[in-house]
Amino acid sequence: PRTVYRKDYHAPEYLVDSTRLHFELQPKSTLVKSCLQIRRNPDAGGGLPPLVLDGIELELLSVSIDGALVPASRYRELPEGLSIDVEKPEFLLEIHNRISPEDNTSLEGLYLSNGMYCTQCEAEGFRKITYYPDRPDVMSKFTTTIVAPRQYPVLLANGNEIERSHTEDGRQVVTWEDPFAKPAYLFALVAGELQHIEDSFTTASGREVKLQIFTEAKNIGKCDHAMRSLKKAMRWDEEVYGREYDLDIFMVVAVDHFNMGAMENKGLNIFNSACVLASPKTATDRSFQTIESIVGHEYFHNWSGNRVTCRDWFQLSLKEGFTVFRDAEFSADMNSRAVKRIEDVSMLRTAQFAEDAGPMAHPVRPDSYMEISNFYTLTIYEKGAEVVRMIHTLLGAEGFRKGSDLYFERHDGQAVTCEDFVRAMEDANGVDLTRFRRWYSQAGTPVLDVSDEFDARSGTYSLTIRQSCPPTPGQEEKLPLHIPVAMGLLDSDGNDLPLDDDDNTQKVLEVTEAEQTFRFEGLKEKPLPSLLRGFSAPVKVHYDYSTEQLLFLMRSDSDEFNRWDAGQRLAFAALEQLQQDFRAGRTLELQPELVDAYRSVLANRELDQALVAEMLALPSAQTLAEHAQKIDAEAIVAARDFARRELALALKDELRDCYRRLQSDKPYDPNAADIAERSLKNTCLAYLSVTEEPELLTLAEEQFSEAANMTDSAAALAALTNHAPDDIATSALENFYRRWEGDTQVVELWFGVQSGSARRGTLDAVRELMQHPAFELKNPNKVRSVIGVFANRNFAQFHRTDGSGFAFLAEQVVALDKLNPQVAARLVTPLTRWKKYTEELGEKMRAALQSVMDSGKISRDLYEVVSKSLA
Ligand code: DPP
Ligand code: ZN
Repeated sequence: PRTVYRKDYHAPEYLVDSTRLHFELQPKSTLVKSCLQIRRNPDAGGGLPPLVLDGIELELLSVSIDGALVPASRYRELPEGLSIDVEKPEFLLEIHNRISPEDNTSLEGLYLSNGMYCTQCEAEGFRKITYYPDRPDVMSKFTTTIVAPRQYPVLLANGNEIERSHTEDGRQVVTWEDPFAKPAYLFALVAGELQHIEDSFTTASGREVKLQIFTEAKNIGKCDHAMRSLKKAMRWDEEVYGREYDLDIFMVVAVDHFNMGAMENKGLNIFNSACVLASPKTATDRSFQTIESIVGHEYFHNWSGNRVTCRDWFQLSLKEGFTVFRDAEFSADMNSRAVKRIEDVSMLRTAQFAEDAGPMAHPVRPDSYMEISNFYTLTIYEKGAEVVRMIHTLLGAEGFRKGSDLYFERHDGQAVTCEDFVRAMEDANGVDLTRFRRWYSQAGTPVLDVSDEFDARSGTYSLTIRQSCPPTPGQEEKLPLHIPVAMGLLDSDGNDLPLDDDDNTQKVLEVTEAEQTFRFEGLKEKPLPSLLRGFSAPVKVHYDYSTEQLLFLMRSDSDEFNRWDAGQRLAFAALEQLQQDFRAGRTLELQPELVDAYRSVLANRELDQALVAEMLALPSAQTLAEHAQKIDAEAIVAARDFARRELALALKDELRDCYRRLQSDKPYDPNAADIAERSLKNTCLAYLSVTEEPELLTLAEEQFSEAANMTDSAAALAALTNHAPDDIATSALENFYRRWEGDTQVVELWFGVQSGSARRGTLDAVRELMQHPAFELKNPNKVRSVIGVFANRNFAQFHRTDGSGFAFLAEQVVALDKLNPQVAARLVTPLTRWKKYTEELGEKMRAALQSVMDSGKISRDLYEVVSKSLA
């Protein structure tokens, strides 16, 4: 397959001033007629080169220009497109083609999901609908007419409905017009037998916007939370960014078959059902929060993505990094800020850091790709959001707002680059971000080595920070970055020391050199540094904290994130020791200090209870793996299981008391305080069940039978599945299924609990689940909840020493690739890290990966990931 390079960008040869689409929907043979008003791009050079359009798997029927059929001698069908000879600089092009939505299992383009027609065009799905210059810098005004039989009463597209009629044979005809020019990737169409809920929102300037959420009838009771979230997001974007919504109607549609979480199509967002549908009885707190953040994310794209879009796909983080930053701040404002930050950083540190250290490592603005779908990554999204967050930290909230105002004003209606974003931030603030730009071009996770010194005579404390960054594929040498390090200094009573004449107790050190020393004067004693507060940069910090100092920070740091982080460092060190002891065949013993620290965290009623729950969680196996030089999966599992069980046994009484204290029969509400209490309660329950003591497992059984909400029910089910005797676990799973078999989202949760189970027989169970009537290889959510959970979240069973977990994954990836390349290429990720594993296990992983390569013809998506990983 061909590699596309960022440096090869050139402006489009032709522009499309307007796009009129006409669809006659039929499952096997949908007729698409497209009328494009084409114009030679004055910025692209002279002459009239052929017009080259993208198109994949299309049946071409006819081509006309200005109303006259073009003879076949004047156009050529290409492997992935169409080239048409051009005789004048402006003309009306009409193309007719057919597609088969029913056979489209890639879920890109137009496809059917449970009988409903829907589309997914980002990044390059529109070319599976009709021939088009399918690139984001070609922006056009779209008008869409849909003709469909009566059984599809709801016919939707972008913009406003402008016309509705019937054909002579009784089919419905509806026309939509979107007044905003947009790239084809934001096009959407939906047709189905759908119900909807409706509400309205009055914008700051007093315009009424109609809000509608569409779903199959059986799910109509699950839309309220998304509607509330949408209204909160609309208000928040007005208040924090001064951005109003711009159309008279905003629609959201829930779809069961969807490759991603959701899609920000102009005025018509399409959502994966799992990311929009929720009710107290059927959805966990986590999914309530996920829905709020994704609804926010897609809504925020209306400005950061739609009004101002990307010039090319190398700039993807321009819209995704910025929009993730926006949604994270929205969630932080709606819920617990510290806990939101901890969750995001945990994900970044495990999965994104692993990506940065693996064969697919790439900068936030990549230089090349074979298949753009493979670059919807944690680096583009999450690290990209951290880069935007750093700009926010450097400029302050006000400066950042000036920058975003200028960016939106300057580039409204344009397709632009990451560079344009940074320049707007610079221009609005009169600052120079030259060195900061390296965050966009340099891959890999930087490391800060910090040392300090105190001169008692002069009262001077010096912090020396050395930065480095390991090599990544194609980038051997790294240059110093501009890194904001938020920090504070604690005195021996745990108070923050003033750091400047204004008595500020927190400072942002701007690290720009390979090595730099920062001095603080007038101190009476050597302070303890609290570094990288709030995780102010996506880096690893090494400072040689003693156990005592970490315990002290856990108790005293005024930065909640760093309190949590100190606990993580402490637990991390203890788990490292246990791994070493395990490998050396020594008896395992848990540091008593760790037990004491957890005991006092558990007793702390002043802290946000959700933070307490986070602080009680040991670093995940994936986190331990990311830190390891060579991953010894067996040692990681042994160390972590041992520590968890020791903690549970030592703190049994306190855990049970805390559990009891938090039991409540309040009616369910997903507010931050209640979520916090459930989170801590269920953390206690999970620990208690680890003891496998019958009396404590009874708590899980009781909770399972009495739970009035899905958060408690699912937590109890997981506890029983992982730790109860076989008969109890089996009967809980059966009961649960019988109760919820009609509910798609709950069945997916039920799949996940089983695939994630630490029980030895889980791989066989997973194979059996794939035979379950509710499993469907064509449905990405099912694939993710069964195979994905097993490979990504069941560290112990996936890494079985016999390599059977790897072989299983390889086999599924090959099967899936024939249906859905995007999802297959993503699913293979765990195997790509084989070089980091101890030799024996690593070799088994490599062999599994090689078997994918040797399986015959594989998709471009999968080929890119597998070939880069084997190289
Ligand atoms: N642009 C989508 C999102 O991240 C993904 N297709 O919201
Ligand atoms: Zn997005």
